[in-house]
Amino acid sequence: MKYKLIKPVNSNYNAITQILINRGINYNDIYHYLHTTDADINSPLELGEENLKAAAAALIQCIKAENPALIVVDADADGYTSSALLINYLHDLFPAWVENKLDYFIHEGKQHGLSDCIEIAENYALVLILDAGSNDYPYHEHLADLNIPIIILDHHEAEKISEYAIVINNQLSEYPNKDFSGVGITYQFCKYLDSLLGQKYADQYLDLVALGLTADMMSMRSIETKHLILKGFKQENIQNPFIYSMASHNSFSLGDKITPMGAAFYIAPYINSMVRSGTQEEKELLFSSMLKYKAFLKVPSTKRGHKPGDTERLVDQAIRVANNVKSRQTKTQDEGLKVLEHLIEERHLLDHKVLLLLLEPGQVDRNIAG
Ligand SMILES: [Mn+2]
Repeated sequence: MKYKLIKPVNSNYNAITQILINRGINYNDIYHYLHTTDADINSPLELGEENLKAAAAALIQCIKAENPALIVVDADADGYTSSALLINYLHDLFPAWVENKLDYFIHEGKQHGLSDCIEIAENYALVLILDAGSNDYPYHEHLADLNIPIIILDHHEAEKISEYAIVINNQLSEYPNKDFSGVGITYQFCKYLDSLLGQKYADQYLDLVALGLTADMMSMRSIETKHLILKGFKQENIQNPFIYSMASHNSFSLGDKITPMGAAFYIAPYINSMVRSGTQEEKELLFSSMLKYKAFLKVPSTKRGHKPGDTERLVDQAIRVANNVKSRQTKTQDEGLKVLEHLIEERHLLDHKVLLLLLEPGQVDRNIAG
């Protein structure tokens, strides 16, 4: 076997030190890296106090007036965890408003932001876009013309800060951690609301933070990100109904503890396959299972062999459906791969370094192509 060392082995280092140095951690930072604390979580104010204030004011005003608001749920695991975190958090504070006035929009395909829901958004007094939306400039202006404020909690790079939306974004502010995803920004926004309201609800959602950061593949070299991922996956912080049930259901693969690797292989892919291959109804079901006030509702059973009138917990149904969708996706993926392998063999393409295959529509399921 041929291999090349990233760096020469230093006999003064133990294995952990050598590995961390190879991964780009400075020797002097290793002790700190291995012993992170809550002091490594940045202050939400680093995201920009003006914008945080404006966002909190717009949100509180909407709730006080009992006006309707819309959350746009981004189409991946970071987007789902971001939106679930905010809805759960607000439900702790304002349950009646959340249950009656707060709607969420789940994209049908892989769209982001307002492109497929701008007309729906016009019916609300406030629109929140999580894990997306920073550069939807024309849509911001359109809603601003209608006097509808927009709050964006995002981590994607954008050309500029929109003049027509309240943008909270670590890439567009002085926030020191750039390896932070939508759910991290949402968590920080809730921490800020906690500080305004004298509450401590945000820290109940650390498992969602850990899952979103992991699924979005944020670098563990960031001390804040690493701290929140390890803290969020601690046994005592596994509280979200979806994550808790996934962990028990997949305990054979995950072991008795969720590790970042375990979450990346045995939890996040179930959300992503659902987003890609699930029906609209199935996606709604999965997202609902992340909401504390919906997850334990009794719903009509869809279990094989169920009798009329049988019920089950929403979260149990969601986990079963997520498993089915995942196997369905793996099957289509395998079938698609067979089609490609056949084409490659038939056309003797293996001598090329890069292969680009032009497919007829329908030759490979469109949800797995690309
Ligand atoms: Mn994201």
